[in-house]
Amino acid sequence: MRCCATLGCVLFLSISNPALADEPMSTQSGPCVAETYFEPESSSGAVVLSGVPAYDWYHGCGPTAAGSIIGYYDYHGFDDLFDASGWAQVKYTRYVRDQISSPAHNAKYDPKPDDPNLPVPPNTSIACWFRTSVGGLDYGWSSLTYSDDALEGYATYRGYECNSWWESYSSGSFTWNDLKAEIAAGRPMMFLVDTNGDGSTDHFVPVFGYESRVDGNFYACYDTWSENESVRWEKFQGGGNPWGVMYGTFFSITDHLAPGDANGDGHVNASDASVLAKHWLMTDQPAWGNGDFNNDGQVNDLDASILAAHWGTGPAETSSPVPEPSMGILMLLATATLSLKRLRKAS
Ligand SMILES: [Ca+2]
Ligand SMILES: [Ca+2]
Ligand SMILES: [Ca+2]
Ligand SMILES: [Ca+2]
Repeated sequence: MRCCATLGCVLFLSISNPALADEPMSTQSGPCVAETYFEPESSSGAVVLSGVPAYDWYHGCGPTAAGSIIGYYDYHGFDDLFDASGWAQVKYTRYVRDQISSPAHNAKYDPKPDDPNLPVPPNTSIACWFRTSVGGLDYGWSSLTYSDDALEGYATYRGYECNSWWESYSSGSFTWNDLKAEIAAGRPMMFLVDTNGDGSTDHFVPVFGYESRVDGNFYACYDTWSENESVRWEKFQGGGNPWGVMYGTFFSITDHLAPGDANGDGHVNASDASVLAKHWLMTDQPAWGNGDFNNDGQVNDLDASILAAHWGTGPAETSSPVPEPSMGILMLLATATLSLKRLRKAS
């Protein structure tokens, strides 16, 4: 891939003090670029999606920007994405921040180097799939390589069928017409931009509107620094310009996954049963991807029965032999029932 050097982050490289993690405003130095803000309603030509939450920068611009997109979908009918529900919650960073970047991810990866004494945390938040601050990356940095994985991995984990990919502006594959089509279809995007205009990427932002003006084409975004809902308008032009567009990440959610499809591969089979078995009786905030299909915060016999009821769902599997469904599921259910009995006896 061509993205080892394409990173987004706070615009400040020397952030190394984890104590500052919750005070992003004091650790970033945004560019002093002339800004134009206006109320979208007052413009006749602007097309702006409503219900996109702006979040306070939280452990990285990548997960924060992706969080705004996930929040938009949560508020627009895909309510299982964030635990927060409805605009009154979704609009506030504090209700969604653990799903933007989990406490375990922060504890392990905020320090530089990564804390070797802590285990690799399970993937539960956007930052986990984004691999924000992981390995050789400074605190808060994310790579374009994982921008699509971040959105797709997280949304799948929360139970949704989705699709994501990125395209570059300079290659000509990502265009103004692409942005217009996405916004017209009600799909916000994530841009990786060159805020200081030096030709290198440095910042991820959620993008949710466009307007053609006499002086050029403009995109609407949040800058990820604060959760006030001010729309920021920047010119749609390439890197080497202030807030120049370098990459666009597309994202769409089509539907809820089939009940029981824990790993989101379109089939309900032994792979999902093994996911369920692995997280059996997990109570530490499990999600769909752990087998909590009824979203009640537990992985138990109720979820096993959902899986059993939908066993075999999905297109015919021709490339690999289908495991004997009755065997796999019966073993799982037997284990499930046994564990449940033991648990009830013990309590
Ligand atoms: Ca929700
Ligand atoms: Ca730059
Ligand atoms: Ca599956
Ligand atoms: Ca459950």
